[in-house]
Amino acid sequence: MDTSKHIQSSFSLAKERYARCGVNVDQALKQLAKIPISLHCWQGDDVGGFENADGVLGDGLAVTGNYPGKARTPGELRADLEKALSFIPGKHRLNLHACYGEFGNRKVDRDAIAPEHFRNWIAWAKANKLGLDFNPTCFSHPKSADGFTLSHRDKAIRQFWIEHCIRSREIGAAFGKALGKTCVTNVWVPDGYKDTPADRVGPRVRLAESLDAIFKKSLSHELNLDAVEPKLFGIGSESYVVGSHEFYLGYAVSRKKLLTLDAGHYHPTESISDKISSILQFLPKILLHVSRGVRWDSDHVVTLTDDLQAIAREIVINNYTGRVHIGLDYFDASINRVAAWIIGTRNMLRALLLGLLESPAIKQAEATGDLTTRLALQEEARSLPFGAVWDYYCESRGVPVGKIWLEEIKAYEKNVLSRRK
Ligand code: RNT
Ligand code: ZN
Repeated sequence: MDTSKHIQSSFSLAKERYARCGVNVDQALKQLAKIPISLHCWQGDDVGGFENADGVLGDGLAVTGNYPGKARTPGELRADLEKALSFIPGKHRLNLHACYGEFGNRKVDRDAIAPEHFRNWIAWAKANKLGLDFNPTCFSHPKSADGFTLSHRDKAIRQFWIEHCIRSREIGAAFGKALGKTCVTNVWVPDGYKDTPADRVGPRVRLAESLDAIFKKSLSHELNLDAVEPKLFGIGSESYVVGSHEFYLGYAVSRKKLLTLDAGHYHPTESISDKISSILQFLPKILLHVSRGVRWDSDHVVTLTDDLQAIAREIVINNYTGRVHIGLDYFDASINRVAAWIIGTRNMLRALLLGLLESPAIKQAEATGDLTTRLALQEEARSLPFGAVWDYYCESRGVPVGKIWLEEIKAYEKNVLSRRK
């Protein structure tokens, strides 16, 4: 097992090696420590939430697996999150969905949610020095059962979801105020058709109108920022999604909203990494839902793929850390859910660190037209001693190095998770 001494000496050697490539490792680690990742609460209970209604997941979201131990109460979810966060170096954020409010034994419908239903979350976030982000939950509800919400042909149903989203923004602003950290509230709706629509226009006109009604009241940008999330297709909306990429790109640019780029929401060979610098020419800020699609928008746990590295690199190399809000969005119920959080978040951080450790010689080669050197250095970089730097970072932030976390999560599974029936 690695001792602290080994970690230190491997780190010093790695630091020298990177210095020879023109990289200041200490500087990179300082920058990494400033980048918050917004952990998605919904990995902990398969997007279930804590409403008393009999909501069932649907509307294009599929969580597969039945690994034991999912959080059944807000208290359990918070305990699981604390466990996960203890193995993730740095200070981060939690991304809540509206259906995770605490409503006592009363039925509080989506159009009646208020900041008071999230007071325990706020107190917990404060105690753990976390920022909070938010999402209206426009799915798993009788009024979304036919697959339409904000663009529904029935005005009363649209109005219901408009009210839900208005209240969600206010909850976001309440988070921002209570914590002194801006909340990003992201609107995603499942609206779309399984089969070929006869009218592609009507729903889009209605969606734009509903969104304008939601965003009518201006809120302080210090407290809350609004984001909108497009999608190419979903389960049950294979032929037509009202809120497509082009729809929301136009909406975000014209209404000055954040655009949310979800890594799983495009064609399988299309990466969001290339969209970041394009969109940031015209929008001040974007939100990411970092995810991993396997053949389709399958929301697998984030692994250290080339795709993830490309996303992270774009953010750090271009100094976009203040303009790109990084959130995670995946859900896997076939493995230990706490481990899923840890694996995905640590990979996001590893990818950012890899970007921060990129040799400036690569960009310089391109700037002089030497594309041979660019490719050669890009490939040489793959075998630089990155792991030693990551281990040192974990240790210096008080997080156990290597897979020690896994042993502790196995113990947590045995003593806590497996006792949840
Ligand atoms: C669905 C979107 C959305 C959800 C979460 C639960 O395709 O990606 O972001 O995953 O809101
Ligand atoms: Zn998403």
